[in-house]
Amino acid sequence: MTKQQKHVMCRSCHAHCGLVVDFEDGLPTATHGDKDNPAFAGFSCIKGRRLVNHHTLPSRLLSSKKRRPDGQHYDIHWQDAAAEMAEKLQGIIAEHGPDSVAMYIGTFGYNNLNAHAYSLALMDAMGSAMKFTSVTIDQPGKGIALSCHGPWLAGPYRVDEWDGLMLVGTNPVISMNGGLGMNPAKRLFDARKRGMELIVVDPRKTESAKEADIYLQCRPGEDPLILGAIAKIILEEARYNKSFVDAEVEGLDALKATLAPFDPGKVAAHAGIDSEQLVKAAHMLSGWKRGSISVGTGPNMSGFGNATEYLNLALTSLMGHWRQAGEVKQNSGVFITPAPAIAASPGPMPAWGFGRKMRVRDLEESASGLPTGALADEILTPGEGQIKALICLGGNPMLAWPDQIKTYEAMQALDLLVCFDPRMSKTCELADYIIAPKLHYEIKGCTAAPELFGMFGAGWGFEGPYGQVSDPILDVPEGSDLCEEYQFIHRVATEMNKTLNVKSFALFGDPQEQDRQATPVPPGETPDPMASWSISLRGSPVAISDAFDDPEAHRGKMFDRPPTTVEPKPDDWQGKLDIGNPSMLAELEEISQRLAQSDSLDDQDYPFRMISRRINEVLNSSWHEDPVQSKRVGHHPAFIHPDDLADLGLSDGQVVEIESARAMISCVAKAASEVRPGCVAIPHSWGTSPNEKEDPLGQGGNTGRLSFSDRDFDRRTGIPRMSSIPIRIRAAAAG
Ligand SMILES: Nc1nc2c(c(=O)[nH]1)N[C@H]1C(S)=C(S)[C@@H](COP(=O)(O)OP(=O)(O)OC[C@H]3O[C@@H](n4cnc5c(=O)[nH]c(N)nc54)[C@H](O)[C@@H]3O)O[C@H]1N2
Ligand SMILES: Nc1nc2c(c(=O)[nH]1)N[C@H]1C(S)=C(S)[C@@H](COP(=O)(O)OP(=O)(O)OC[C@H]3O[C@@H](n4cnc5c(=O)[nH]c(N)nc54)[C@H](O)[C@@H]3O)O[C@H]1N2
Ligand code: SF4
Ligand SMILES: [Mo]
Repeated sequence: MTKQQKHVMCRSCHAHCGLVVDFEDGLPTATHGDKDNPAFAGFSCIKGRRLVNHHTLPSRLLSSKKRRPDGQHYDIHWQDAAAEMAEKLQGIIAEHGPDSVAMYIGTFGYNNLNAHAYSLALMDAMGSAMKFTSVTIDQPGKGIALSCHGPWLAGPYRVDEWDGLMLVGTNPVISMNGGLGMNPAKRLFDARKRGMELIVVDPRKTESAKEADIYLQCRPGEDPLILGAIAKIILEEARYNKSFVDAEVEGLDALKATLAPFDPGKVAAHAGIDSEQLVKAAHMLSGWKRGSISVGTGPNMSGFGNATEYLNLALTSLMGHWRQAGEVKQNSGVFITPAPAIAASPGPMPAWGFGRKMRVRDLEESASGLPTGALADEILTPGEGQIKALICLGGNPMLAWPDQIKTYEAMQALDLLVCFDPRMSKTCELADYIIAPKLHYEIKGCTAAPELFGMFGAGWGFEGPYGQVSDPILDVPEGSDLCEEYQFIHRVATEMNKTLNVKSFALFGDPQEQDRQATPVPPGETPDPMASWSISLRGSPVAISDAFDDPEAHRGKMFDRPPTTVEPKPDDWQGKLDIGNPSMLAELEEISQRLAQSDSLDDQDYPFRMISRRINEVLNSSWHEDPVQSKRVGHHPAFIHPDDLADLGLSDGQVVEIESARAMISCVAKAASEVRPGCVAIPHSWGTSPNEKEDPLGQGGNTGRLSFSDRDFDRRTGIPRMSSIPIRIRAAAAG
């Protein structure tokens, strides 16, 4: 028996952990963390440990598929599918114009930036601006807030430097969402040991909250009030960093005036928290010399996410929690070019008003992209500008988009639906073509994606100049007919006789440079994977080909990229951070009016709130069929406080119906004392399509079905209520 170990990079989620796969006689036997990996230090999770098995699951598609009129899918060679797709796209464009073709880039478009770059280039080549991503149904408040406030070029402090952290509706210990960097549980443990303080705001006492000094178990949707009250206390008690604010920040008086009604007592009553704890949180936060706030999906999905994210940045600026001149920035970039390390802000940028207008709900492109929440309506609304074709790269609209009932109608109304997916997702079932890609361990990859996410905020990306590349470690399954996504896309372009102008993700922060350095890829022979990655990361601090030549980089390493000392700003510098953006303050004013309403949000008909949460065992809708992962979860759980279960006469493990004003879904009740009474926490992207019978003991229900895309939506990003949805619960009808 020959034993071997191969270093790989997991791409099951955006974290891209460095892992090790054990082989015996050439076959993979187990996957584990790599304790020598300088960024992840032995970390792995069940999804990553199962990734090698996903490659051979019976559900894996081994060939691309085409749907015939009878609705059945048949195998088609991918090159034939590309030729047919090109012809269909040309026909649709000829009849309805280029903007009738839309693209939706989901999770696995972000986890494969090479495929992502080629996909955007195909849209440009066809002349379509209709490029949508999952960002606008995720944390779209981030892009809006950053534009209204302005970025700080030298960036935030990193985890190891923080005196304190406040997590607002995010659970990075499980989700790897920004907030704690890589190997988050260990990071949190180490940080706590050295005395870092922790405040958590979440209706559910999460894995991240267990350690908190102050835990505010709020009602959902109250975050802008809570952060507003904290800012008010800090402003009125003059606890902010006056010298930083005087030098770098404008809008102080306007913010202060707007926050006048955010009385801590009233806010605490409204949010269902203790007012003394709220004041204590403000005092704790204002005591941090270097601190951080991380807002997650919860508040972004519960209404007024822009204002919540804006208050996060405003508090960070009030406290001057930004890296200062003379301080050292450890990460000088590996595959992504960082912003210049200057202690200054170029000032705010337009957050909307510069791009495409939608035809529905007065929505438009924003700093977070085109509003995916409006895409189903754009497909369903007849007339000039109607979307007729949709290409999905590594996403699953049927289980991920809000308003599933409408999404289902939209998917069926399309003239052409194409999905790149390794498994028969609920969206694939409705697709005209399914393009079966090679999986992660069959292709080259690198850590550019998590490094790019470092631009999202503190606790995202890597702390130092970390990078990893990986070569294929598995052959494609025998008898399969697979391609890489970028190969397929280039093939489509070739069939259309179009050149792709591929823009580099390495230059993401500088759109003009991205345009200047775009690489034309003409029709004909497709660049090999190395050449192609070199194109999609052109201009990176470390050339990707050099990284592939470096054996250490295949194990994950800190690159020899010296730390940068932050420069002071030049004397004639103009830009400042803006904490008084009129539109954001108008949102806050609107929010403050809620304080005048009753402090209970209870609704007679729908007295509970469905809140979204993630679980460790699965990522969104992917690979729920893995036998080890599914065994760990059992059923689609609805986490409910035991007192609520008792009041409702329900028991742990019972099938329950969850009903909103929009629809009803079924799940299995799970007693969870960590959930705030009155809330029901349910993982998203489960369930079936609306035409199918739901199996509560199988895939359960789809929380997207509970939402309306056209009610309670954000006027800038179009994100509707996807958490904090009013619901009622009852035992499922017998049988
Ligand atoms: N109610 C509610 N709705 C939500 C959320 C919520 O919290 N609550 N969360 C939202 C968020 S944050 C997001 S990001 C979206 C998720 O939005 P999407 O990205 O649209 O959904 P996923 O389920 O991640 O879809 C991933 C798809 O990629 C496929 N896939 C897996 N591996 C690969 C690969 O290597 N290549 C390719 N090409 N495909 C692959 C999977 O089979 C799956 O079909 O859902 C959103 N929807
Ligand atoms: N294991 C696993 N990891 C994942 C994913 C996954 O599906 N599984 N998905 C990935 C994706 S696509 C993303 S975007 C990230 C997201 O990462 P996170 O944003 O950290 O997502 P969650 O873990 O769902 O944490 C959201 C928290 O918000 C709380 N919450 C809900 N509503 C509210 C509210 O109104 N206010 C407040 N304060 N809290 C609220 C929930 O109780 C929950 O604890 O995770 C990624 N990582
Ligand atoms: S956290 Fe993400 S990248 Fe890391 S092992 Fe788990 S699934 Fe893979
Ligand atoms: Mo997400």
